[in-house]
Amino acid sequence: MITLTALKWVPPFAQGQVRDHRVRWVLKEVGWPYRVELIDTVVQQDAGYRLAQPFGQVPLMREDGRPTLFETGAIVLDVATRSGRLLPGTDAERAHAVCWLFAALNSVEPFLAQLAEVDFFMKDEADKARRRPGVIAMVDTRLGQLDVVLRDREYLAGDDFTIADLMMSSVMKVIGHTDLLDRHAAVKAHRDRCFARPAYREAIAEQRRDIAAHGPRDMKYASA
Ligand SMILES: N[C@@H](CCC(=O)N[C@@H](CS)C(=O)NCC(=O)O)C(=O)O
Repeated sequence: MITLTALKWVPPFAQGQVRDHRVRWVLKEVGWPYRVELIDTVVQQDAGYRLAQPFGQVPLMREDGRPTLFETGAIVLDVATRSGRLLPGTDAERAHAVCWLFAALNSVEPFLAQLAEVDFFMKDEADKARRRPGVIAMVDTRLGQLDVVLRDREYLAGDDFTIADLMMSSVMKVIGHTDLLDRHAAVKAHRDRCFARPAYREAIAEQRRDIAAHGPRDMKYASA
């Protein structure tokens, strides 16, 4: 049986965002059963957990007889490859889908994450006001470049939904608190097309249920 880790509780702005939704989503897409182990920061900092996930993050995916995997990109690629689903049929198309999987994580997510950092974690309002316009401009440029690609196709690689689409649409959640996608209709339509999938909706509902069953008091914090 596959086990993935997720956080017991996160503040409202992060609910429905925590990256374990990507693993729940891909597993639901391929129809593989799994269980979820909900953890707190004490577990995140535990030496045993760090052996499997050196950064103490979620999610990781454990499975009997297989190496424990971390990094959502690696996990969705592993599930797609082994299941023979969510990747195009030819080698060339598969390589293209993997390109876009990496692009979502390396060339898009870091830009969007900077905005989340400014909006949710910068405390000093003056610093925030100085930094935000530049970050918005960078995000807008990236989204504009992606919009050009998506104007004449429904999915990033081939004719069907692949893990590249799963990851790119998931990455868009990072700026879900803004209206920036309103300026990039093709990216927004692509995201909405992916989010209309039953597996996505079930994955998010499941994550929200797990979090709603807990509260800040369940999220024990290690002292270190
Ligand atoms: N690149 C990693 C990022 C994982 C990540 O950032 N996880 C966050 C939750 S979305 C986390 O565990 N944060 C808690 C922490 O870093 O202590 C992946 O895609 O798996």
